[in-house]
Parts: sequence; C-alpha cells; structure tokens
Amino acid sequence: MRIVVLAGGIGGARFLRGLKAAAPDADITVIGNTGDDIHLFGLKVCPDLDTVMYTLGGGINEEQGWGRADETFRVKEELAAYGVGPEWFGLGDRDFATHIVRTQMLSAGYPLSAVTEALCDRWQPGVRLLPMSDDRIETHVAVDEDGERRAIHFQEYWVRLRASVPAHAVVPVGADQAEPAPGVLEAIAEADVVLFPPSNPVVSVGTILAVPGIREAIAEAGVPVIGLSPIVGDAPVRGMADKVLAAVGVESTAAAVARHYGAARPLAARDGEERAGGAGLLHGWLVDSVDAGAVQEVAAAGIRCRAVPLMMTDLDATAAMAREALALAEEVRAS
Ligand code: FO1
Repeated sequence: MRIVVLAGGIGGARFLRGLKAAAPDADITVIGNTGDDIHLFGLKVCPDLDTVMYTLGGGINEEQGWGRADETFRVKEELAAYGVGPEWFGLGDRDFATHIVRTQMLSAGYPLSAVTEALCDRWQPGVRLLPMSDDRIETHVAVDEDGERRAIHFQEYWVRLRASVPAHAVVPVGADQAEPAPGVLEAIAEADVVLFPPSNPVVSVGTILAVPGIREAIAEAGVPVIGLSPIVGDAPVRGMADKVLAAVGVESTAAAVARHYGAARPLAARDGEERAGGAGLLHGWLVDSVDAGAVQEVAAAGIRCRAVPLMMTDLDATAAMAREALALAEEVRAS
C-alpha cells in the first residue's frame, strides 16, 4: 500500500511513528512543510523536515518534539558572546551540523529535495521524505507590535512571541511562484491513500496545499483522503493552531477544520449514479472521542466521520489512530 502524508512538525512526526507501526509494509511518502524554514547565521534551518527526520530516525529530543537529543549549546553561547543574534531560537550543537551540511550542499547547487535525501541517508527514517517544494517559501504572520502592523517570520511569531498576540494574516511568502518538488505530484498520483495527520491546518498542511498543483493533485488522485483532527475539545493539542485558524477565519473546533479542508468529490461514482460534487479534499475525518458530538455536523458536510481516541500518548495509541484512519479509507473506498 502506497501512503502519502502531508506532514508539518511535531504532531505530524509523532503520527508517522504510529503509522509506520500500524502499516509496517506500507510505502510511505511524506510531503514535508518547508514554510517554517528560517535562515539564521548564514544557515538554512528546516524545522519540520528535521523534526520528521529526527523523530523517525531516532535522534529527536523526545520531550521537546524538536531538535536533537543530548544537545549542548556551546555554539549558541559563543554567538551570544559575540552579540550575534537572534538568541530566541534554540539551535544546539548537534543540530547546527545538520544545518551546516544542508547549507553546504545547497551552496554547491543541490536542490533541497536532494539535500533532504542525503541527510536521510544517515537517519534512515523509513519513509521517503520530500520537501513540498525546492523553492524558497517562508510563512510570515501579520501582527500588531508597538502600535504598528508588521509581518514577522512564523518562527519569530511562534518562538519569540509564543503566539501571544493575535495573528491578523498568515502568508506563505513565495508559495505562488513555487513548484512542487520532484516526486511530489507523482507520489500523490500513485498513492492508494492520502492522509492529513494532526498537523497545523494553516501553517503546516495549509502551507503544503498552497504550493500550486498540490491541492489539485490530491483532489484528482481519486483515492481516499482521510484527515485526523489536530483540534481536540475546541483547542489544539499543542502549538498555536487556534491563533492561526482565527487569522484565516476558521473557528478552533474539529468540525470547523474539517469544513475548512472541505468535502471531496466522492470517489468514482458507480453505474452512472449521480454524486454531489465537493470542491474540498476530505473523504473522511477522525475526531477525538470528546468531540463525538461533532460527528453529525461533519457527516452533514459530506465527510465521513468517526470519533476515536486521538491523543498520541504513546506508540500504541498513535498506531491505533493510524489504523482507524486506514480503516476509514477502506470504508470510503468500498462505499
Ligand atoms: N521551538 C521553540 O519553541 N523554541 C525554540 O527555541 C525552537 C528552536 C528550534 C530549532 C530547530 C528546530 O528544528 C525547531 C525549533 N523549534 C523551537 C520548533 C519549531 O519552532 C517548530 O518545530 C516548528 O517550526 C513548528 O512546527
């Protein structure tokens, strides 16, 4: 079975660990978000790609969900001693090596997709990790600071400001001129199922869908597209999804996010039966048990919906979620 997963950072990476356990023989391609990428100290940092690579490769700082395990911060301290900022982004010594190798290869002319493949040679994540695009895309957030409206880098919004001020707009700068990375559209076209993990629907999955061609490829793939809600009990399980959902006018509920992704056109109608067209992407949506009340509303929007435990408390819980998503995909395929 060929599975394509649109993944952001921590939530997506943790879900992938469970998916690998649930479908050990599956051929999994991850389309990774690169809108969180940031250039610091002359280096290109790719937080979401690295979180997937480290998490599946066994190098992640488990409690943080980002960065490397067993880190030290000598380089960061020395940069601060030189007064070279920013100090608010915690880059560890081991993590610096990843960014040095990445930047060195990019400077030599390798595209980000080739660089990511090379880095994964070391980490062996057990999935094919593709950046959504080889072109530079950076998510910026419009905020009011010191009485004026400013666009700041997503990392500054999230890490420096802890998303403590309202986001008035979220813009994936460069997305409209970008192209999907080599292999992305092919992976979607060849997929048996496409999954939206519990990643941030705006700055992670949303940014991937903003790359021209990707949304269309998923809509035309003609296979089940199943999502898992990152919102549980009207709040994000972690991160700032509620803040960026508000910026795009979507309320922070499991049902609202499903509607935001939209109901897909039903899979190929059988024996000429007429089927209502959906301009969206989802055939199925999993909500957490606490949101069982939302199942009706999601189903009424034309998206099959089930309420199952969605807290990724450990590998077994996450594998169970992944199995539920794959089962829902088969139900959609058979319907
Ligand atoms: N998140 C933080 O909350 N504080 C940090 O200092 C921080 C540093 C950092 C360094 C490398 C990296 O790959 C990720 C890092 N993150 C940090 C997490 C990052 O902001 C998020 O993982 C994604 O961008 C959102 O999914």
